[in-house]
Formats: sequence, structure tokens, C-alpha cells
Amino acid sequence: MKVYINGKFYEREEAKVSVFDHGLLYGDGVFEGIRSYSRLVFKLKEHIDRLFESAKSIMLELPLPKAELTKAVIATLKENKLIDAYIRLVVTRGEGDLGLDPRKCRGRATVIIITDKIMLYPEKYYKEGLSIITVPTVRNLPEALNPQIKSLNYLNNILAKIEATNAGCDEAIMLDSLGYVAECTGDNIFVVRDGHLYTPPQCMGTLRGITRDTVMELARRDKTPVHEHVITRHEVYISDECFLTGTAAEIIPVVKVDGRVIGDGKPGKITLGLIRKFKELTKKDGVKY
Ligand code: PXG
Repeated sequence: MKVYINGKFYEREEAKVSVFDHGLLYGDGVFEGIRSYSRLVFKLKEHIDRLFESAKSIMLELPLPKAELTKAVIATLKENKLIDAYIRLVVTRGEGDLGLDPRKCRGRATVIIITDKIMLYPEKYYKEGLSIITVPTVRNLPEALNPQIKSLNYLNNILAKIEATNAGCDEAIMLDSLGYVAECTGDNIFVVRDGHLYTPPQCMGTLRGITRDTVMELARRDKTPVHEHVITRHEVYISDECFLTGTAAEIIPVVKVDGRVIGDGKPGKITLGLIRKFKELTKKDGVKY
């Protein structure tokens, strides 16, 4: 497996960055998780755009333009002869000294592209659905570290994940600072009620997920009404269906939340329909390599 670092390919064992890299020292950097299906990179433009937006927000200048970065992703996939892949794009502030000041990194951001075989959750999760809980750790406040920034500092989500696994659950619902449902640790959340789809708006503690956007588009195409609206835990409990969306998980049904059975305790009809349509889309939509 070859890893791209700043324009060169390195064997996995040789793919290293400095211990003075501010990505390691401070989580100062941004990232994206992308997937390719049958040599088609799904929503590559959207991921590259979001990476640049995250970088702009933290005043991190990428050493290469979008077109070059796109080419580098494709080159890494080809170098590794991957057909179905998971792609991790990481940009750190670069090597500096022990001080916080990003100026010490002299604008030399580190660009890393790791590609691997596709990560799949166990099939049983998709068939039977997940059991999840709400955890005490609330999502980062947008006015502190905006969840729209996919930064390398993921401790907020990691703490929530730890709380979920401590309780024997696979995923966690994170609330925003007002107590509304924000999202899960690495996925967005949707509920279905009376044939309508609801997901929290992106303005509070919610990342504007690319899978989330795709699912909303697929549902609207199908004439299913979609609402970006605040959701309370109560509304999750009494929903007919619930599911999570993310690049890694794709669309995954949820059948139990905080001990409450959702709907009839099985993945719902609308959820299963969206899973099927999402699969069809990934087979034909994407950047070819
Ligand atoms: N919310 C958060 C907090 C995320 O990190 C999503 C939603 C879904 O967004 P996309 O654009 O992927 O539909 C994410 C994405 C992991 C992992 O290992 C998760 C993400 C990225 C990389 C790895 O679970 N998150």
C-alpha cells in the first residue's frame, strides 16, 4: 500500500510525518473521508470543496489547487490499483515548533492521501439496525469550533463514541447546546414520521454531510417531503423510522434509541428504499479512474 505525502508516494511503513507537525501536536488541520465504488469516486468534487472550505475557515492554505488535489487522489487510487476504496485526505498545518502559533509552520501544509480497501460495517447492522443512545457530551458549539469544519480535532466526537461503547452501544446521538438532536459521532441522523423525512438543520451542531445531502436529493426525487428542522429526543423516540448517513456507514438503520424501540423494531420501508437507491447511485455516479 502506497501513501501520498506532499507529492510523493511512500510505502506504508515509510509514510511518516514529523513529531513537530501541528496536526499531531494540536489537531491543527482538516480532513475528508471519501469512497470510490467500481472505479468511480463518489462526490469527489463535493469532498474537495468541503476540504477547502474547512481549510479556509481555519486559515490553512493548501499548497496545491483543487484540480491538482483531485488529480493526486486519482493518482493514489491508481497507484494502489484499488477498485472499491476508502480514501482519507488529510491536510495538516505542517511542521512547526512546540508553540501554538501556526506562523511557525511557515505555510508548509502537509498533504496526505491514504487509500485502503473499503471499510464495511458488519452486514448484520444493515439488516437488523443499530441500537444507539444519547450521550452526555454535547456537540461542539458552532461559535467555539464549528462542526462544519472537519478538523483533525475530533475529540468531541471521540468522547461521545467512548460514552456509547461504555454503554454497550454502537453509536451515540450528540445533542447541541440547546438540547436538540445534532448528529452522531461520524454520521448525520434522519427520522421518518408519516412519510416525511426530517433531519436537523446544519446551522447548530451538525455537519453538512455529503451523504445527508445525497439522501435528501434521492428522497425529494421520489416525492418524499424532506424537512431540515430541529428535532427533539422525543421526536426521535416516536418516529416511524430512524437512520444514520455518512461516507463510512452509507445509510444505516436505527431500531432502538435510549431503550425505546423505533417503529416496529425493524429497518423501515423508506429507509430500505433509500439504501437501495443510494447503492444504485454509487454504481453510476462519480469521477472515473
Ligand atoms: N457528521 C460527522 C461529525 C462526521 O464526521 C458525517 C456527519 C457524515 O458526513 P459525510 O459527508 O461523510 O456524509 C461525518 C463524516 C469514521 C469517519 O471513521 C467518519 C467521518 C469521516 C471519517 C471517518 O466514522 N465522518
